[in-house]
Amino acid sequence: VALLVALDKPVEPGLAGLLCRVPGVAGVKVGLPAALRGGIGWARSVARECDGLRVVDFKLADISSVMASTVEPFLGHYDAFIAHSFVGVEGALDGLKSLLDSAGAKLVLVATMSHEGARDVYDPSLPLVERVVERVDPWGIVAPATRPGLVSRLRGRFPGKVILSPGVGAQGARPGAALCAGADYEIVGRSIMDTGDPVEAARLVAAAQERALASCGGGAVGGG
Ligand code: BMP
Repeated sequence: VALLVALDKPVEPGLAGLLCRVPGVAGVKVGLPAALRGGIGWARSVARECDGLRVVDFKLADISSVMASTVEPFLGHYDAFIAHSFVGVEGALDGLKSLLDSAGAKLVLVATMSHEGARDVYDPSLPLVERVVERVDPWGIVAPATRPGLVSRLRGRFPGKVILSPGVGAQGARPGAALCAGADYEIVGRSIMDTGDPVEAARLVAAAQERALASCGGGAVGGG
């Protein structure tokens, strides 16, 4: 179970439930455009339908009180929350981490991103970002499937952290590329959701991940 389906547009909550029950699908990640259009009530219904890993991805990057009030409506409904790491610890990620810890929720920090422009600032800042990750001690980190070398680097640096990798499908990485490099989950959006049959598309991606893992000798996935 190594596939996280990215919902960046609102879908029928029932469809999210079906996707979560596809073998190989670990859960869903709800993005800002979906939550803004669908609303908090929609996001909570999605969470009720899916009994897998439920992630809110607003890529938080603010002072802690604002990040805290952003996540509050989703606490108790979602399992994990994604924030940017570049905002630093004091007055930002420290407060968010304490709030999530006290609510029994998980924090995921972006280590670097999947698009080309990540080379401008995020990649050169990776040593600084790694220090933030060390200090904040999140449950997971986001690392790009489009650049599996970075996934391997982060896997080596943070053996105990759960790695979530976007960039499979629409952004060009093949299913399994990041898993073979050490990621725990691959995040896939458009190449599943922008098809006529997302459930079947999710099955196909999960099967392709399995084949890739079998050929790279990958073991158990979906850790954490
Ligand atoms: P898609 O498979 O349609 O390219 O979507 C990728 C998903 O992963 C989107 O929800 C996006 O917000 C997220 N993502 C990304 O693409 N790159 C990153 O570096 C970090 C992300 O969270």
